[in-house]
Amino acid sequence: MENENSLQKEIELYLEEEDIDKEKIRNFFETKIADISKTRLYEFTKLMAYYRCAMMEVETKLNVLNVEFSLQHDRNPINDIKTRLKSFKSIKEKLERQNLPFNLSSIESNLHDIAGVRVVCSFPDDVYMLADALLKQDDITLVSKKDYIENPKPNGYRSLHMIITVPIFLAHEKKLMKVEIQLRTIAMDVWASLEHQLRYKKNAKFTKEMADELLYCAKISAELDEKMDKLRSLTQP
Ligand code: 0O2
Repeated sequence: MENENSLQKEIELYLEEEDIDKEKIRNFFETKIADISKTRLYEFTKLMAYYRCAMMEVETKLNVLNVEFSLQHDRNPINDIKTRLKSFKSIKEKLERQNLPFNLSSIESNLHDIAGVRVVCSFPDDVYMLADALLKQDDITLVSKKDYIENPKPNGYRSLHMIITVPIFLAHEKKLMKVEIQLRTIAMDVWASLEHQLRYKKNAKFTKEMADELLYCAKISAELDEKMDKLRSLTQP
């Protein structure tokens, strides 16, 4: 921004002069502006790469826990891990919605879900076991936690959300990056995926009846999780 303001001042000074070769000056400034854009794009891409690395760190940690648990208990607590990096468009829209500036430091300090890891677990107990095991690791710091399993959202949404920081080790520095982790069971994941599809379906109305039906489905899905957890405990030696 500072660069752009000083550039603007330079342009104004140049244009005040008489006998100027406007074409030459225009070319000069166009190149300068292109350089600024290139630098900004590079810095943005670099930040996104850091978030990608942080996601990879978290994914590896979860895979290690999965392997260790499966060796001890002869079953996998993790059914699936999905990672996603927030798109440029979503980042811009989210900052705009909150009237926040769109620059790198604003992205880093205001958005906590640039890097997202979704962990689909077999049973509800696995959600908490994995969350605890991850938070016990000495390089992980918990920033915030929302337990929508204990306290589901009014629409029925259930999941355990955590924002954590994890270090990434670069050639010359260590950076702490934020990652949003959503942990949920298979039943919770099915519900959330279908609810998202129905709610955001283009050219279709999301009615009160549909919301009520979905809430009912969330209740059934919670019952299913409870029953499955009971069955699992019966199979434990
Ligand atoms: P995407 O594309 O999945 O990232 P925040 O976004 O963190 O500033 P909030 O409301 O505090 O705002 O976040 P919260 O409650 O932790 O939920 C954020 C994410 O959880 C959402 O991300 C969804 O992925 C998921 N989520 C939350 N509520 C619902 C819900 O009712 N239904 C479904 N299907 N998913 C939900 P984004 O940014 O919406 O999208």
